[in-house]
Amino acid sequence: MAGAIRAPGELAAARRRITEARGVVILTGAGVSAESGVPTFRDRTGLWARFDPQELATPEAFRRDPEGVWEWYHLRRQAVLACRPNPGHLAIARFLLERRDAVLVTQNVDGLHQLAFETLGSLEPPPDRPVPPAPAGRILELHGNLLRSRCAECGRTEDDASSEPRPGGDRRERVPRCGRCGSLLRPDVVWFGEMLDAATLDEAFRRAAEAEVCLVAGTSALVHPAASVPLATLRGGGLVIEVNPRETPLTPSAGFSFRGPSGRLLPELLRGATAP
Ligand code: BV8
Ligand code: ZN
Repeated sequence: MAGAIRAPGELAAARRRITEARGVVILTGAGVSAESGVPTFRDRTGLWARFDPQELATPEAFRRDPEGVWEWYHLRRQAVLACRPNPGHLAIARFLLERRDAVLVTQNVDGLHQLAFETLGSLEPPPDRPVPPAPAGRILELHGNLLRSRCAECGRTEDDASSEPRPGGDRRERVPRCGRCGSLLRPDVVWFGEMLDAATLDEAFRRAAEAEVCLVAGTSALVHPAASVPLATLRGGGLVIEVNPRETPLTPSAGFSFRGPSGRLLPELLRGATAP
């Protein structure tokens, strides 16, 4: 099978390619947060195995039932707030701090990549976990952030995970409202059928086209346009390295495809892969 580990030396060879590369893009998906206890989407026990994305992760669903959508996102927020970065998140954060020519493009909305920078600096991240500022321009969130809310009308965002449904009142009363115009707030994530932020997406593709290596970890590579980011590196003559316990549609195009958990493989791949 193209790309799978052929010999134990493959990890060292892949690490060397990362070390020597001019420009590295890391693309992550929900699998990178799996070892932190955040459910993935399409695994057997994933979110879409238990919930219908058309009922909860589309603008139509929010128009139809804002209370129901908020109840689901509030549950996910509470679950994510109890999670901590795992060794895979920390390895990526260290790598980004050491390699100014590297950027992280994530599909994840759980804020654990940002929190990993906080954790690197201290044993425990702050208890009241607002969305910590990511190092400017180093983390591109393609699908938004679960811990941020956005006004459905005026677009104002609130980096406040506690903008939860107000207690009491009838269900409609419990939907958080914008502090500026009073319209409904929505989770600041990209739903199916919604355009991604154009500037963020353009930057992701620009950096991928320039990169000599695109390291892809923890994604089923099924959701577009995110899944097309590594193809920009390939079109530019670069190398794709994949980390995933299972094959994906990207595996045949990967120069290396390591079968295993990102919490174990990312520290091995990125350790010491600082600039040559
Ligand atoms: C758009 C909301 C323009 C946030 C999500 C037909 C063909 C192709 C595309 C389309 C199509 N029809 C429609 C489309 C476009 C659609 C799309 O791609 N659909 C797919 C599903 C067919 N895309 C869109 O709608 C996007 N917008 O294109 O706008 C447009 C406009 C109108 C009409 C058409 C186009 C918007 C996409 C964003 C959707 N938002 N969620 C939220 O609530 O969270 S989707 C969801 O999927 C998340 O955002 C997630 O980030 C994303 C990708 O999932 P993954 O992260 O890869 O997670 P998954 O569970 O799938 O896989 C986990 C992987 O980890 C697995 O491979 C597993 O093996 C691995 N793993 C497990 N454990 C570990 C591990 N790996 C490493 N270590 C471990 N320990
Ligand atoms: Zn507003």
